[in-house]
Amino acid sequence: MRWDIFCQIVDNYGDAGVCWRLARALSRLSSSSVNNVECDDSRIRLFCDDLNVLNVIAHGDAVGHGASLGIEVLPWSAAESPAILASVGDVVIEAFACHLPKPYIEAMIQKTSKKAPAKQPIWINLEYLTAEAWADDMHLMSSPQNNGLNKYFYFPGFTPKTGGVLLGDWHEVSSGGVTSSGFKSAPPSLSLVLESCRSRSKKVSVFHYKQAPLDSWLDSVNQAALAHGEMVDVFLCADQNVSVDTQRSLSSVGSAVKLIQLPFIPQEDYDYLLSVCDINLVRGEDSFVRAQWAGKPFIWDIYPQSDLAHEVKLNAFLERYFEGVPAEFRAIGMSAMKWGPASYWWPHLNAWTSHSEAWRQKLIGLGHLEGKILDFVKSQEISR
Ligand code: TRH
Repeated sequence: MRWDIFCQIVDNYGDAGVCWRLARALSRLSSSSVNNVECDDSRIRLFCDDLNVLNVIAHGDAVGHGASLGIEVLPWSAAESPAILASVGDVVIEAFACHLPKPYIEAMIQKTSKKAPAKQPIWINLEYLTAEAWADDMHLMSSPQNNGLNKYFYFPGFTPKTGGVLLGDWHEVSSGGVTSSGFKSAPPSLSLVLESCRSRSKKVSVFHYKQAPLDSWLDSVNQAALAHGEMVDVFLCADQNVSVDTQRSLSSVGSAVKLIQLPFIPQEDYDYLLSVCDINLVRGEDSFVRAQWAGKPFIWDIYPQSDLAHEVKLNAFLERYFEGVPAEFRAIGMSAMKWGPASYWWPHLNAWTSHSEAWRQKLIGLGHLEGKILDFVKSQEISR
C-alpha cells in the first residue's frame, strides 16, 4: 500500500504540522506488529511545496528525519517526475483541498484505465477540523470528478460520524518515553528551562495569534496568582511577544508571573511541553488538538477568518466541549476559554483540569483519525 500525502503551505506552521503528524502516525500504524509479526508493507511519501517550513517542525531535517521514520519526504516538484508518475499512490491524500499537480492527476487516471477500475487510487481530501454539526453529513461524502476519478471528503471531528482527530505518538511523548527524537524524559530543548522553573509554580505555554488579548490576560493571571499565593511560569513559544509594558511590569519584584522565552522547538518537544503545562494557549488546528490530548485547560486562539466564520466554529466547539456539564461550571469554563479575567476562573482551575481530562477520555472513546482513515481505506479496498 503506497500512501502519497500532499501538503501546500498556506501560512504559518499548521499545514505542515498536520501533514507531518499524519505521515508519522500512518507510518507508525503501518509498522506496528500484528499478532507479534512486524508488518511493514506501507510506503508513505509526503510532498510539500515548502520544505523549509517542514524542516522547522522536523528537527531541522525533514528528509533525513522522515527517512528514519519510514517517510519519504519530497519537494512538490518531485510529484511530476517520471519515477513518481509511474508509481502514483494507492491512497492519495490532499491536505486542506490543496491542488494536486495536473500530471499527477493524469497519472492517477492512467493507473485506473490501464489496469482494472479496482486500481483507482483512493483519493481523499483531508478537510479542516470542525465541531460543527454539518461535518457529520459531509464526512466521507464522495465527489465524482469529470475525469472519472472519485474523491472523498474526510472531515476530522468530535463525533462518531466524523473522522476523529490525530493521536500520533501522544502516549510516549506525554510520558517522556522514548520517541523518535530519542528522549526519555524532558527533551534536550526543554530540560534546562523546565529545571529553571520555580518549585510548585503553575506552568503556562503561550502560542497564539497577534490579536489575542495576551497582555491583559497575563496581567489578570498575575493578579489572581498573587491573590492565591501562587507563582506562574509562562513559556512564550516560538518567540511570541508581549508588550514592553507587560514585560516591565511582570519582571518587577513581587510579580507572580515569570516570562520565559522559547525558540521554535521540534514538534514532539512542543507536544511534551503541552503535557507538562497546567494551561496551554494554543491556536490553529494542530496545537489545538494537542492541547486536548494533553488533558489540561487550554484557550483556543482560533485562526481568524475575514467573514467571522471562526466565531461560529469556536462556539460550536465550546458547545460540544461543555455539553452536559453543570450550568455554573459551564459559565466559568466558557468565560475562561474566551479570555475572561483569571479572578473568575482561577479558583476553579482544578475542576477545569478534571474536565479537560474527561474530554480527553471522550476523544479516546471516539477513536483516532489515523485508525479511522485506515479503516476507511480498507473498506474501500474490500468493496471493489
Ligand atoms: O501555525 P498555525 O497558526 O497554523 C495554521 C496555518 O496557519 C494554517 O494555514 C491554518 O489553516 C491553520 O493554522 C488553522 O497553528 P497550528 O495549526 O497549531 O500549527 C502549529 C504547528 O507548529 C503544530 O504542528 C505544532 C508546531 N510547533 C512546533 O513544532 N514547535 C513549536 O515550538 C511550536 C510553538 C509549534
